[in-house]
Amino acid sequence: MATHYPQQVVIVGFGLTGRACLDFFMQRGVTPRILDTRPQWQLLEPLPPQVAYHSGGLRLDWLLLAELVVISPGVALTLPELQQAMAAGVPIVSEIELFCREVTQPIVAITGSNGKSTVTAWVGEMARQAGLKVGVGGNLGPAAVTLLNQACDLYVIELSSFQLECTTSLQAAAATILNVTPDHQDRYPQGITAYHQAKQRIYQQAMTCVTNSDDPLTQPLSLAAGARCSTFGSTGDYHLCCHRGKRWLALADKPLLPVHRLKLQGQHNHYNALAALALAEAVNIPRSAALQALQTFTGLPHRYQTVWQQHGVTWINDSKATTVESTLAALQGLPTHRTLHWLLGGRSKGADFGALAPYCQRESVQRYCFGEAAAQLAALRPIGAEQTATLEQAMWIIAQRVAPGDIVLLSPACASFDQFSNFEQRGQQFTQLARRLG
Ligand code: UMA
Ligand code: ADP
Repeated sequence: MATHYPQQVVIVGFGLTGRACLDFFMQRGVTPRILDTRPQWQLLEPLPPQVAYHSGGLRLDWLLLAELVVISPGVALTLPELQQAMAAGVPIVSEIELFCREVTQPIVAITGSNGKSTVTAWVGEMARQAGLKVGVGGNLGPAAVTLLNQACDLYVIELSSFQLECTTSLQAAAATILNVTPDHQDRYPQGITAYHQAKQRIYQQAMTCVTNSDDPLTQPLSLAAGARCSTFGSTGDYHLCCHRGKRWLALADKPLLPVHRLKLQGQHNHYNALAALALAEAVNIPRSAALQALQTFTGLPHRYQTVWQQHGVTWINDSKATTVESTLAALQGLPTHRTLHWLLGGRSKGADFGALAPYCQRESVQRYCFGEAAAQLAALRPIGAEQTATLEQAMWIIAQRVAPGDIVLLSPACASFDQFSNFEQRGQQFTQLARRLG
């Protein structure tokens, strides 16, 4: 059913989300105005001439005149102009809210601190194996509203806490919070509560809530009428069991698949597989298709990906590890008898790096700390730590030191934005240098 949109629309932030929203409104006969706080605004492509834009700050007059404001996830709702607009009764929504108001097919919605993209892509693969037309996107990209341009049987959408903050109409057929650990504390300076509450919004009108039996913060605080829960984790409905001397993915007392058949290894990926299976079954994807996809999915780039092996040295790109927990997941999976050259650093998201300290004590671990957080990370244990300004400088040092049998790991536990446009660019630089220097 076509939704009616007001004519006075303002889009705040003109990145991937803003661009997708501009197209969304233009296709519906609405010409929005665009605001961006970035002072030097270089458009990658010209805007249609009728679209007014302003950069270098937020124009309160535009916001107060608006009948609808759509904000990009990177824009904090706490900006004073947005607060004033809200106080004046101007509705402020996310791009995900636009998507939810128009979508007619079932949605699988996925959030969490770690593993969102992997589980989203994995469920998408299961749906494809089942022969469904599936739209996969959201925080993972592409922006969800662009998926409305294609006819789909099912949507699998990754949602960040930022996107959930301004979303009220989501009615997921199946929704999950995979795990909750402190993240984005720069955006949630009051602590984990606001971040947790934002994530909880995913369950508001969900028909099946898939929760992690090992993480109480993933339990729904309230359930919609008629909703059911299903669990994954060490004691969940979907869990790991021992069968014929091997580890298996299991449902209740039924072993389903030995974990050695998964292409993605590491215990965190076994739990991701269980979550993906629980979500797929909640939307009636046949188990045979889901199990097939579990065995063929090779993972997403920049997530613990071996990108180069030469002269006995393995180079692993885990650029997407921007949280302490994701870096711990990488470290836990590595053999302790091989020398590890570990690249870490970038822009801190306000996390406590203390949990990484035990790994800094190991004699076989050499750390190379770069970027804004270099000094803070090196201070975890000054011995065995090099500090450099950039990733590239660190990799030149490593190139002179590596020996056969060594592992070089980029698992930075920090965001990339101090020196790169995004984690992909950081991962690409690591990969290129690994090939050149290794
Ligand atoms: N901007 C302002 N004022 C601000 C902040 C940003 O004007 O205070 C402007 C910037 O100048 C820029 C634009 O907003 O022009 C960028 O918007 P954005 O930061 O919301 O980013 P998008 O390009 O729209 O991408 C967003 C997600 N980015 C963020 O949430 C930061 C992308 O997730 C997502 O793929 C995309 O929407 C499509 O849904 C990336 C991400 O880093 C991968 N997500 C975070 C994460 O995974 O940890 C949440
Ligand atoms: P997200 O979209 O939540 O950032 P990704 O699937 O992109 O998650 O993975 C990001 C990083 O987290 C990668 O380094 C990956 O190896 C790691 N990771 C994936 N799943 C988990 C998990 N369940 N627990 C901890 N770390 C994980």
